[in-house]
Amino acid sequence: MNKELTIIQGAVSAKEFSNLLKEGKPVLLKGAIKDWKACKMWDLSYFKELPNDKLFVVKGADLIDGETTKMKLKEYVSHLEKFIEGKSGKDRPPYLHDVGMFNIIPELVNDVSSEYIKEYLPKFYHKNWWKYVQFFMSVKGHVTPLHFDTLMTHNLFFQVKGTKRFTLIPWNQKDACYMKKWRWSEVDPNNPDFKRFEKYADVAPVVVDVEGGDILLMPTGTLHHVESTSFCISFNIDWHSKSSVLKGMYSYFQGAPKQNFMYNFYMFLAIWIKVPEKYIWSYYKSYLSYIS
Ligand SMILES: O=C(O)CCC(=O)C(=O)O
Ligand SMILES: [Fe+2]
Repeated sequence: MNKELTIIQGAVSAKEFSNLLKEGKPVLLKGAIKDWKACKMWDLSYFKELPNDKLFVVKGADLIDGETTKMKLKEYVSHLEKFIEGKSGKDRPPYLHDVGMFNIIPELVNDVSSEYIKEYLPKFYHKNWWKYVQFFMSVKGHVTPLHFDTLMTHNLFFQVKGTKRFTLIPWNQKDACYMKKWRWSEVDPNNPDFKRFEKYADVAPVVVDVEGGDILLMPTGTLHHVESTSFCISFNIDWHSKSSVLKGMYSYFQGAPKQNFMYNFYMFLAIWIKVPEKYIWSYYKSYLSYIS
């Protein structure tokens, strides 16, 4: 067993999950969601045929500072199909990245079971967990550079289709990762430039392939670099526990942007003071597009 990553076959109970979370290490639950309707049915043609004409924001090669474009889901899927069939040369299509998909197409929630979500997440999330989902659709070669999730949330990552290679680095090694703009690392873990980033030589990343049907838990502050090694559909829930929300608020004093304090404060009210979601959500909406 890798000492920085716990790998478990299948799902775990709520109690086991909470013990694992306390250990503060990433956890891979192999095949935990393989029986979900989504894992069986979601593919390009499924999304192409959804009756939906809304515009989706997609991101170009530079996820951090680059341009975004808006397109209909059908149009986006056609770009992916063309790329997969080798008809668009080397030009990789944009990345559908961090999209609040279940807010846009709520019917998709029927393909997903809320079982683990309800067992693993604090009560605050149980009713409307799907509002907090961020969705990803990608092809081989799409990469999210090394970063941690901005609000210091835990991340429950559901890999529905395809394989993503995660490079994981614990929070306590972030100072050797040459951070910029609060959450992004300058290092490319696939090809680290040790001349420029000397301290990175001391970092011990864990590389793990997360396959369709798996859940990956990344505890608060885990740095991650994510590379699609095939066509992929995934989604995550960035969520707070009682301790991570305090860490999130404290991060303001470690250099996090001012907005982060505000969003984390709303979550503090929700998780600690039990302010009902209806009072939080309207302030919280922009968080979905803010976080990345
Ligand atoms: O899947 C990806 O490309 C990025 C995932 C990620 O950064 C996240 O879930 O926070
Ligand atoms: Fe992330």
